[in-house]
Order: sequence, then C-alpha cells, then structure tokens
Amino acid sequence: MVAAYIGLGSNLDDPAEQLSRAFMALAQIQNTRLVRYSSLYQSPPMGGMEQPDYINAAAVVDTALKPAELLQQLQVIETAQGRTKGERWGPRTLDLDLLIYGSSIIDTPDLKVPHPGMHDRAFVLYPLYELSPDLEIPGRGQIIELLKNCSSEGLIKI
Ligand code: ROI
Repeated sequence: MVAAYIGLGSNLDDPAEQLSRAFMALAQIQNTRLVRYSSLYQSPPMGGMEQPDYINAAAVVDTALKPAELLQQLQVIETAQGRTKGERWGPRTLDLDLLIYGSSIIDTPDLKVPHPGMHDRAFVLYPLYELSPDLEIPGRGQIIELLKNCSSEGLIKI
C-alpha cells in the first residue's frame, strides 16, 4: 500500500457539500482506504479570474492502485459530481488533484506528481500540514519549510 495525498477544491453548487460528498466517494474507491481528511478551508480564488471563493481540503488514502488508476478514479468522482470541462482557471463543482503518491516523482503528459503548483499554494499546503505535519514532498522538501515561504493570508479554516 502507498500513501497518496489528494487535494480537493470546489467553488460552485454548495462547495462544502461537494467536499463532504467527495470524502465519502474517496472512501468507496476499490483497493483503497481513506485514512484521514482535513478541515475545510475557505480561500480566495487564485489565478485572476473573477469567481466565488473556494472551499479546499486534503485527504490521505492508502492505496494498492497505481497512480494512473487512482487518477482515473478521481476523475470518475469529479464527473459524478457534475464536473464539466470549463475554462482552465475557471470555477468548478469539484477538483480532485493527486498531489503526492508515496515518494514517487512522476512526469508524464497526463500526470505530474508531486502536483507542480502545490508547493507555494496555501490552500494546498495548510490542509496537508494539518494531516501530516512531518510530510516530505518528494523533490521539494519538508512541508514545514515550504510553509515558511507561504502566506496564509485570506485562508480561513472553517
Ligand atoms: N483557487 C483556490 N483558492 N482554490 C482552488 O482549489 C483553485 N483551483 C483552481 C484555480 C482556478 C487555479 N484557483 C483556485 O483550479
């Protein structure tokens, strides 16, 4: 089994409800156990597009699935919760990102792990820190070190 960390985000259609449904769906993935999930965090939208605030969280699972298989399961959950392909930086009902997969570094066209933007995003790092304060982000270092350079301004734990 491999510990995999998943980032969750939503800013449409009752975001807190989207995330609680997503936690339940993560618990149903085959050959995978939901270990823990974080509090919900409200965060201002990153990326410049005018859109509602996001609700973000993180979860850790133990999985026997390969990274591509786990990613596919995450996409099934996104689709089941009404995700449609919108603009790249636009609002979404549910975004599930495979942030970390054990100590693996993966760089394929379909999947990059650790997630390329995660190391400087407060809405990713703070929920992860809540789950695992000692977390090592492969290729990037200790989460506590990354947090020192990452302002929590605008992030509200709810
Ligand atoms: N901004 C925040 N705060 N949280 C997100 O989950 C999020 N996801 C995105 C973009 C549009 C980049 N901005 C975000 O995809």
